[in-house]
Amino acid sequence: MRALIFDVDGTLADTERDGHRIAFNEAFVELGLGWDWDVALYGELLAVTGGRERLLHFMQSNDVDVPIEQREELAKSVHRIKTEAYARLMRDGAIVWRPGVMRLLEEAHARGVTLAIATTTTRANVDVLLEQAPVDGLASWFATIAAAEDCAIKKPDPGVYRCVLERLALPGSACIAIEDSQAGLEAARAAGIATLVTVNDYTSTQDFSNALSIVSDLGDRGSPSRHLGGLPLDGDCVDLPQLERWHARAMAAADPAL
Ligand code: XBP
Ligand code: MG
Repeated sequence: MRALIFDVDGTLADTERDGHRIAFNEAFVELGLGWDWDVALYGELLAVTGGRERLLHFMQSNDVDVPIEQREELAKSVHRIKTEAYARLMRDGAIVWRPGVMRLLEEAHARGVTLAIATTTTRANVDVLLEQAPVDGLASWFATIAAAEDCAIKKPDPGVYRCVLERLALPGSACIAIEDSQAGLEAARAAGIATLVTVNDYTSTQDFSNALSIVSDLGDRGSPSRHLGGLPLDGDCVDLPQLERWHARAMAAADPAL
């Protein structure tokens, strides 16, 4: 196992409900659109990956009062304002990192395991999140960060993972991906990467039967991870030796996706 590839939204931090959703709503107010995405509706809209794509889907499925030929342009404007609002929210400390994420990043960094990011979110959102991390210079720990701008087609398409593998010059079989959603899992698996899933409130009922293992979160001292499926968790936390053992099991199983 040479590299760990992290998803961002829902995996590094619970950014969707209290970050992206609020930012979309702020943009709707600023543009006087009269739209409001509550927690439940946003959960449904998350089936469409990519904020701009999500906006277009919302306009189409709700038959909003915007001429079809103006929708692309409006989605771009909303998305630009939303991205600025999201950065402000992050800087105001709206989001905390998920349990065990910093612990595992520190462990991998100390042991020289390559770290990378594969996300469908806008690059600016990744940068501002990493700036808010509890350690300085966290962005420099990642050998590569591939975001929305690096891949035209969003997850579940494997493009963003293939982009990361190409930049790392590694085969998928040398990596483990950490994801929170079915779309993310499908993307990583289609790129030949064994994948650990850490679920969250928006994704816990999705189909993760293709995952290496499924856990509530990575776990931390005093707040153990709960095992939900796939290969068993040996202790309270997902640490590097655990990932190495899972990876070895996946290799031994000669999984056709690897
Ligand atoms: C999650 C997404 C993104 C975010 C919003 O990406 O699908 O669209 O919800 O960000 P991932 P943008 O889980 O791969 O990190 O508005 O910038 O698209
Ligand atoms: Mg995600």
